Formats: sequence, structure tokens, C-alpha cells
Amino acid sequence: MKIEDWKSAGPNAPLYRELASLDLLPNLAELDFFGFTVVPPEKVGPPEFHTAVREALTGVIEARFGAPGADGLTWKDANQIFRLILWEHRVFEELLMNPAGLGLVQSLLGTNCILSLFDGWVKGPGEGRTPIHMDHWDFTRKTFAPEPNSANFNYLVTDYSAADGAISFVPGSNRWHRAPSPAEVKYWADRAHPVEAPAGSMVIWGDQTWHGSFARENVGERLMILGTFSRPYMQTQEPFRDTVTDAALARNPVRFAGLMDVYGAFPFGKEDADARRLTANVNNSVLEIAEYRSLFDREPAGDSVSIRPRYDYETFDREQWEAGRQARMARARARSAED
Ligand SMILES: O=C(O)CCC(=O)C(=O)O
Repeated sequence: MKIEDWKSAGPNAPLYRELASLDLLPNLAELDFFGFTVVPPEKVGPPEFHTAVREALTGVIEARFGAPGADGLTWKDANQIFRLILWEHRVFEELLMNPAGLGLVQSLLGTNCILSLFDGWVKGPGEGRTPIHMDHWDFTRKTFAPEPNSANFNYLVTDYSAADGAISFVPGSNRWHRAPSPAEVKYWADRAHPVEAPAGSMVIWGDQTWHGSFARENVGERLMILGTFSRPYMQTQEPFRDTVTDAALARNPVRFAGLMDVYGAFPFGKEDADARRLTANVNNSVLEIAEYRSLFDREPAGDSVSIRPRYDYETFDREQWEAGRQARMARARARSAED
């Protein structure tokens, strides 16, 4: 079937074509049927890229905790997350924009998703392991809608096997739409399917898939980078909107600004949403399906994007409000002229 630019499908049509060009259609089917998928290193990047990511993560670990000892026991019994590492090396920005990872995440959350977490993860030999859970952190709800609200990639910095302390999944649990009970957490701990994959692979899943990890039997460290993305109306778990700089926005493609949520509508002040930024075509608009930003776009955004202004939420400036209204109307006119 020829995938055309059907307006009814919005940005999913070009996204699908790009995922097809990356030979990732089986991964879409795996996400749908089983709730997780593994992309092999050669579809993620060349060997030099994998080396650069590994060196960058080991650099972060050494900067925060010192170099691990040669006996491979420094991180014994640990399952340690290194929060907010995105700004510590440029190669992390490249990893975030990786077409395979971002493309599959967008297939789950929409092309306007935002970045919620970007962390390193170290696991040593011994007791450290992650209990079976789902990533939908609304503990007040007993059942969930069919579609995920957040999705993850795990970039494997070291090889994964059960004895390495791999992440594990309960295949098909993405269709159960509920959290595991305490009894199920126990039941699946050693029965979940371990991901056995080489360093440089990317594992992708949506927030409803039950997952955990095995304890590491081998000495040395299991290293991984976690990216979590969410729908744009959600609160992010790390403050990318507040920590991103104009320089970081300028050196990355426009979609990066969308991931940082610097053009998002919320919170409203007395003047309502900033319509000039909402209509700027940075595709994290919550009000409309914005223009598709290609996964392969590497053009630096330069000064076409900027960090979120410091709004005075308590002020109502009639002129500002009028400028926003005009911008919104101009955009609506342009859209109807296109139709
Ligand atoms: O590998 C692990 O220990 C679990 C990973 C995990 O739960 C996550 O990345 O959300």
C-alpha cells in the first residue's frame, strides 16, 4: 500500500514512511503485540557513535562517584540511577535525537511528545534489581486507557543477558491495561523475559508494559541510558524546560525545542497561552497537529527558537493579548488557504 500524506492520519503518515525507510516496521508490530521491542546497534548508529556514548556515560559516573575499581565490585548490590545527565555531553543530545529511538517513541506517544527523563543507570553484581512494574505513575487508577501516556528507550551501553542483570518484560502485558498486584510482582520476578542483546541496542516500550530486571551475577557493571518521553500536557520528571539553554536549542534541530517543551502552553497566566509561541510550528503544540518534523532533520535551529520567556503570570497586558490573537488568526487563515 502506498502511504500518502492523508490529512486524516496527520503526522503519522510521514512518520510511518520514515520508520519504514529505517526498516523498523517489525518493531512497530512488536510494540503493538508484545509491548516492547529491541533495535539492533547497526540501526541505532555506527561503532564510533556507540564508543562515544559509552565514554560519555563512564565520564559522568567517574565525575560523580569516581572510577570503578578493577575488581568489578565497586557497584556491588547497587542499582543506581544518575539523574539529569543530558547536559553533560553533546553526544547525549545526539542519542536523544536518534531517528530509530525517537521514531518508535513517537509512534507510541505522537510526534509532539516531550522529554521527561534522561538518565544514566549503573547496576553492579549482587542483589540490585528492579521489581516488576509499569511506568504509568498514577497509582490512584486501577485501569488505564489503551494508549500509553509515556514511553521509554533504554540504550544498552554494555551487553545484556540474564546473568548481566538484563531488563525483563512480561510480553503482552501492554494489553492488560492495569498495574501488577503485589502477588504478580513476585510471580513475574524470575519468569519475565530477559532482553539478551549487544551493547548499542535500544529497547523501546510504552508505559503499560510490565517490566523489571534480573540481578547481576557477573562482576563488573551493567550500564544503560534511559530516556522517558511523555505526552505534552504532562508534568516532566526532570526540568528540561528550565535547564535548556539558547545555545543547546540553536545547535539542535527544531524538534529538539519541542522535546524541551519550551513552546508548550502550560501553565496559563492571566493572558492565557502565548499564542505567538503556540503557532510557531515547533511541534509540541497541544492545540493543533503541527507540521511534521522529520526524524532525519539535522539542520541547527539557530535563533529560530528560544528558551521559554519569563512570563509574568499575574499581569494581563491587553496589547500582548491582542498580538497573540492576531497571530492565532493569521495561522488559522494560512491553514484554511492550504486546505
Ligand atoms: O533495567 C532496569 O533495571 C529497569 C529499567 C527500567 O525500569 C526503566 O528504564 O524504566
